[in-house]
Amino acid sequence: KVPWFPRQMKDLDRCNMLITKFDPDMDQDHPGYRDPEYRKRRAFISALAFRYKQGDPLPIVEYTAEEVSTWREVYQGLRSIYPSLACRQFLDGLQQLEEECGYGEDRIPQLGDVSAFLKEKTGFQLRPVAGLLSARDFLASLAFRVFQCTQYIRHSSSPMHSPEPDCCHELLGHIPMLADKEFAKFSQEIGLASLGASDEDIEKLSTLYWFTVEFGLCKQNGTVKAYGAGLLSSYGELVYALSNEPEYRPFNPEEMAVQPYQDQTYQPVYFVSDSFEDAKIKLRRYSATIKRPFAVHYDPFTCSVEVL
Ligand code: H2B
Ligand code: FE
Repeated sequence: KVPWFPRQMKDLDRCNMLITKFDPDMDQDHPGYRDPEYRKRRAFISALAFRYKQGDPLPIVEYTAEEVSTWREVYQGLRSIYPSLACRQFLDGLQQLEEECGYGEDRIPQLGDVSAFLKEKTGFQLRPVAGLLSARDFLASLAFRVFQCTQYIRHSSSPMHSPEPDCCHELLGHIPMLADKEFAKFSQEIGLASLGASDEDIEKLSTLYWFTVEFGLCKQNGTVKAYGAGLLSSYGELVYALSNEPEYRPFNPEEMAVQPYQDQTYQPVYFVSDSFEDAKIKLRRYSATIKRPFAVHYDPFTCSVEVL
């Protein structure tokens, strides 16, 4: 029996299953666990996402001086190492965001502005989400070129790393890549491959997503560069990943899909593709092997999925 999946963009209102294991109310190791002010703030920002319905204007958050100062620390640190460690597609996207979308160290970009920017570049749009989403729901939204974005920021005591996604992860790690036409197309393809897939295939797809979109490295002009959002939003892990400490393995989707991964701290292993294009081609080929008793087609005029 085929699991339920969204057919129309408004069905994404039902793709809201959160994984709470890393949130500050549940996880005793979360840097905000013992900070009631932080948890109260998180609850306020989460409520904006819970109330959100597809098509509503994106909520505006008035960030506090402390939040902006965390953003500034994250931005300054990462911005200074991007030129030597990030891949070309990322640097191009970030430059456009700085020139056209108000990215910079002085303010946290608003989701509405970023969504309007992306819509013009690649047709992607954002919707707010209260925390880490289940892989199935997260991947399903990509099928509609919708990226689910957290709006809160990490705790001020830990600007270099966050165990869960936060606005630094989404806005700095993911968004510059989603401004790239080819990457956007490829993200939607992963999303479409996930619709109605078995739990086992979702687990494999999300592990692949982990080792590529989140923690991927690729060669460019003979040098290893980062394209994964988990790296590009963590000063600590970005420097570590491109040092000679971790193990590098060649890109191989069949192996990557079943490789156990580390979601508490830095990865012991990274997979390096010969180029950014090579990663896309091989991942596409892998997605095509996922078996389903039907085919799906996305109709961009009605923003809906046709089941064939
Ligand atoms: N949820 C949120 N809010 N942001 C993400 O980047 C994210 C997610 N990534 N859920 C997903 C899981 C990814 O790690 C894969 C598909 O499991
Ligand atoms: Fe992510």
